[in-house]
Amino acid sequence: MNLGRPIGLTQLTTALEGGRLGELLAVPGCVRVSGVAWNPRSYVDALARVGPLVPTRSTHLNHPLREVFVVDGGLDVGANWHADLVFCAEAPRFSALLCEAAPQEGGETELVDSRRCLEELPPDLRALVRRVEGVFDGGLVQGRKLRRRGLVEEAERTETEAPLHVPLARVHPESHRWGLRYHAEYLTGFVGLSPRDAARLMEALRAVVDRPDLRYRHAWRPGDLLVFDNRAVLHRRAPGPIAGARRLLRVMMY
Ligand SMILES: O=C(O)CCC(=O)C(=O)O
Ligand SMILES: [Fe+2]
Repeated sequence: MNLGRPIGLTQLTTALEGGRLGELLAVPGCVRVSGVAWNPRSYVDALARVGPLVPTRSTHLNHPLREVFVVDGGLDVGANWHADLVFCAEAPRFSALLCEAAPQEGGETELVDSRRCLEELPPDLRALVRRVEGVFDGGLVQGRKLRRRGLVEEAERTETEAPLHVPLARVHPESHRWGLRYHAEYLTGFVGLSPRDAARLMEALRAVVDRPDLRYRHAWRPGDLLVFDNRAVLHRRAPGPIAGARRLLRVMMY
């Protein structure tokens, strides 16, 4: 399988410097490099050559560099299949994870190629995915979280900002294959579908992105770097217990 293809650091830096990261990732969707000796500053500087970096939001100021978000596995961040920030009008094109500390057991990162997932859907649903808009509703998701924690009675919306309506799939510019804009939590519905069609589509998407035979599972070692195209692949932290410290530095690029 191409997903998670191992490459050397020189090959990656050559692509970054030549503005060809999209080309490098067009087929595999995600590449991995091992033994990377970058410090956070050199990491950020190398990836900033691709495009503007996404600053972390005020609630997530957990690293002195604003472009770095520390992922440890203790939060519910990344526990469900998703592409990063697809509930924002402009989602990043690329994401990267650099491992500072790896657990002895568990805490792998899993990836799936959403272009492949789409090809695996039955033809009628594939056609539907290509024309329907998804509803990404951050306010509703926050409301559901408060409801689960017993803080509100109803899973009502917590924010006044309108839900985002965006095409659920689009043609990936480098590979010319359709990719999914998907987030298992934040995709809350579809524009204009009957409840029955919406439920069927939601279930089919949930099932296809979770197919074990389509995924790449990365067991971390310090110095491992994953760089992926956020428009082509989905990812999550593998479910299950984690033994030992886990520290990944995430950087995202517009
Ligand atoms: O913890 C992981 O493996 C994934 C984290 C993630 O998806 C994120 O921080 O966006
Ligand atoms: Fe993520």
